[in-house]
Amino acid sequence: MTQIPDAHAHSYALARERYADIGVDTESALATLSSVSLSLNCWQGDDVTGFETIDSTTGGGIQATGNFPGKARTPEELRSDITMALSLIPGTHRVNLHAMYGEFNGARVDRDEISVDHFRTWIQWATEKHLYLDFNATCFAHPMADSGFTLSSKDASVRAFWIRHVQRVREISAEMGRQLGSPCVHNLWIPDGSKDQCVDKFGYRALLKQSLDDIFSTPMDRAFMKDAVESKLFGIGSESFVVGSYDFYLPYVLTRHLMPCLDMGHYHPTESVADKVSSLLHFADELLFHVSRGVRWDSDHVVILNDDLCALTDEIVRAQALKRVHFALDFFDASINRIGAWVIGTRATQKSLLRSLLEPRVQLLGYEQADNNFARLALLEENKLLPLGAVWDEYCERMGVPPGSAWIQSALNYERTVTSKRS
Ligand code: RNT
Ligand code: ZN
Repeated sequence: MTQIPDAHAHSYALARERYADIGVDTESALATLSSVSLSLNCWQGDDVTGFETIDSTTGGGIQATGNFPGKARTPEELRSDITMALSLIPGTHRVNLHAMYGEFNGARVDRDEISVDHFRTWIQWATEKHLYLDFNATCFAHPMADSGFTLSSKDASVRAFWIRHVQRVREISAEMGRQLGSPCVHNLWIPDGSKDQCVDKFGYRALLKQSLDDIFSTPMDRAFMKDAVESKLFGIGSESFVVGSYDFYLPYVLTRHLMPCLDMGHYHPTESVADKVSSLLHFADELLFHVSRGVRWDSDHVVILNDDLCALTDEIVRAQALKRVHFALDFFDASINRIGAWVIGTRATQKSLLRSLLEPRVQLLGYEQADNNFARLALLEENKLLPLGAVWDEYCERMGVPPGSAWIQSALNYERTVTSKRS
């Protein structure tokens, strides 16, 4: 049943009172939520394909599964799909591009030759839509990555090629940030590793360290771009050894003043990314999160409002660190409506943030201070059933996007009239 606007307003008024009773101001939570921009991963729209004309035998362990019809085949289609998704997501956001999404007009431009010219249309589009851009080096799905090693390759010419690529990408990032007026977050993830036991882990890591030092020795203006590096535990084809592990990158970023990128799918299944927040924040200025959902492995399922996500946003909000973190979505599901996938994952992340912002922090801290652990646990439990949905709907209404499930039909209409028509 569609709720009439009056009913929404009434539900929100009641919810506001319920939260006020436990010392929570819903208005201030909504104001804070509207200041948080999420970086929408362009690669959900085309199953991480990109627009290059480069043949490669491996995808670097990145595997989108499914063959739902209608994926974006051109930059224009991808941009209109992202625009559609954003029309169903409240707030002002960013779009996260990969180097493989440049526009080359059929020309073969290799990764070490790309320049800001190939991203001019993206920048123009972002300017028109009042969006900001983030960027990623693409060190996979390329013949020079087929050996399974890039920046840590034992072949000096392979390393040099990828160093040139990342340098180009950093320059493009800075230009994006300069033109759009918001620092572009550049994230570097490499697939390097081996399927079976590796005997020279030390040597590969020495090479990676040297390559990274070569790259980051060129200082960039942090007003225009910020560098992050993303660690990983294992991948398809790199089950036994990943060169850029968490233990490798954490000391690296702390000694070089870079940002660590923590992908929620890149740890042991029982290891909590949320639990790292309150430690890392004491040593790193800013953190980048890849908001993802692993099902049994690093499967990059569409993000949903689950315990892992709630714990992550709780820890960030409790540490009052929203201004020091960046949220980039990182999932790709090719088996369902791709616009729907974007909207589900992005709205889930926002709902989780709202839920954390509505936590009765003062009261909980009071109980904790008084060693009243029973009352702390009880309030955390009761908090779970407070009328979060009414506050969320109010947020959507104010931001001019469909509240509740009303957006599902819009996504289906777009599928019927646009994406299902693509061959
Ligand atoms: C791969 C990393 C990486 C990619 C994107 C496409 O395991 O998570 O972030 O998903 O760069
Ligand atoms: Zn990631």
